[in-house]
Amino acid sequence: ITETPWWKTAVVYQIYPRSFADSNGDGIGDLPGIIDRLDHLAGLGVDVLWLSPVYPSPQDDNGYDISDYQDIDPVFGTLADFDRLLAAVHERGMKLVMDLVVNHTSDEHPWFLESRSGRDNPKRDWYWWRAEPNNWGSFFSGSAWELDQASGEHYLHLFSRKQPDLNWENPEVRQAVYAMMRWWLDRGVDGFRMDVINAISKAPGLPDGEVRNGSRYGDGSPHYLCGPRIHEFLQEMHREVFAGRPERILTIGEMPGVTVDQAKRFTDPERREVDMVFQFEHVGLDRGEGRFDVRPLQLTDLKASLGAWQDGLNSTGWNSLYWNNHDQPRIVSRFGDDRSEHRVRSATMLATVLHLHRGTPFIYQGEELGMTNAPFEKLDDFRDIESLNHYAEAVAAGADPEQVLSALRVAGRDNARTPMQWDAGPNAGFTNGLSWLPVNPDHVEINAAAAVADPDSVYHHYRRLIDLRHTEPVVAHGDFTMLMPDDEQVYAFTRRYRATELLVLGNFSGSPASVPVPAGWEGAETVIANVSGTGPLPSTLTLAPWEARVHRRT
Ligand code: ISL
Ligand code: CA
Repeated sequence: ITETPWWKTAVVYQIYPRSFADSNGDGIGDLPGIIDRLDHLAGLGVDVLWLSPVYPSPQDDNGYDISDYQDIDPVFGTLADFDRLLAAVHERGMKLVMDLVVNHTSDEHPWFLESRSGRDNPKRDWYWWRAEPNNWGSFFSGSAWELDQASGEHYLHLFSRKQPDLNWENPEVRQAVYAMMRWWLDRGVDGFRMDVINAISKAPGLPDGEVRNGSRYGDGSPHYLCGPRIHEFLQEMHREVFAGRPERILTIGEMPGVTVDQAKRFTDPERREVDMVFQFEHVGLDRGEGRFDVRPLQLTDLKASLGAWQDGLNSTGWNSLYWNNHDQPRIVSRFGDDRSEHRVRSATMLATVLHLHRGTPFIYQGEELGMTNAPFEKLDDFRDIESLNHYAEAVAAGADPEQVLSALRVAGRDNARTPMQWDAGPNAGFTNGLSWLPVNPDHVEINAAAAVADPDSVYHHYRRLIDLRHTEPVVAHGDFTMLMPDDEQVYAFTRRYRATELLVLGNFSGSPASVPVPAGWEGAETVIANVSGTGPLPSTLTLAPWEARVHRRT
């Protein structure tokens, strides 16, 4: 087990710029707003900032539909603002990673405007055009193909019709993407989070997908996720973009559907593909067919899944660790209990269990405050294209509108996109204008100002967890052994590195939970806990609701 590279002891913080801090009163977060708030992040102790897209975009999918890869959308600021942000981040000893969205562009990108202008246009083959579509459905409902009237052909879009898929079979496309990536690295950025990057290699012939339970469309994902040339493309990207660059450069692949075995190949350093991947197994355990089919979580399923990823990547490859991002509802409302008597305790338990796993933890903006899902009432409270399209399609297919709305409230991505809650004042200090998406009313209690002032807050618990990762080698480099795999209340595991061992215990329930204290652990000191005054490990232990504690022995 090697102690390098640096990102094994790093913590990444994801900023969703649109909802982070608005400096000019237009109700939309921007780059100057981020600069004004960097001390909050430096105070937390995070090492890397990952910025969701700030490039020019029609904002059909909130910036994941890019119309110019080498500029900044005026709503977020200018390239000069970006350079100021980058310098300010580096001054604080932090790194900045951009969001690379190259499975698709916006339909307003000049490349696509040329491609759609005629069948014989030199860029026609930069996208996927077919006379007849296959049966694939889009992630955002409906067909994955859109008819272009002018040319009479259909183009592929796995996401919205304003997000046409680039054709990575075309070497011109690949070289254009690599040149753009080098341009950003030459500007000084410290790497990329690569959006749905395992979709760039499609199966030859684009075969139909299986049609399931009455859907109008087939599931094409076996034919476009981790397709036949995916490793070839990522190794070519590494040669063309990252080889010879300083080792400070970080690459993270977002890979829906990726398995442990595939992730071992993607993150094996010898293969020179990516440093780590975002996988989706654990955030699918409380879902049936798709994001809005909400089921209860079984803790034993969660332990089996995360445990398998710990075992699979223990000696080769590396895990990223997350509960939250801009596509997931808030974890304290999902796997915890966001009612006021349990919110802080369950949020800090979830943080402790995740951050003590082997891998690089990612914190999504507001997670460090224990921010919760927001109270969406009616359909037009929602903004997210995925939610709005799903509602329209489900109701048109006969679903009960109230049932669909309740699924949007629980599972919709807008839950993660309500503005960052800075203080108890108007609009939580996010904007002095009209916010693009209403601030969660609970900002009066849940906000950064209150959290920083309260030593027992979620914020300070995250700060202590990050500090522990920076100072205690076993957290980053220790192996992982799951305990009590069949227990439906308690998440328990050990980490061991050289002479140091940690015992991590988390009560994933609102009821007390008895824990058999493993032999030889009695009296072990407490390293971190979410119940103040937690002492050495007693010989018999009952965890309070949502209690977490980490003990150490050497
Ligand atoms: O939200 C999902 C579908 O229900 C996720 O599967 C998500 O769409 C998928 O992981 C890819 O996400 C990324 O690409 C999308 C964008 O909408 C997401 O915000 C981004 O994280 C298209 O660019
Ligand atoms: Ca603004």
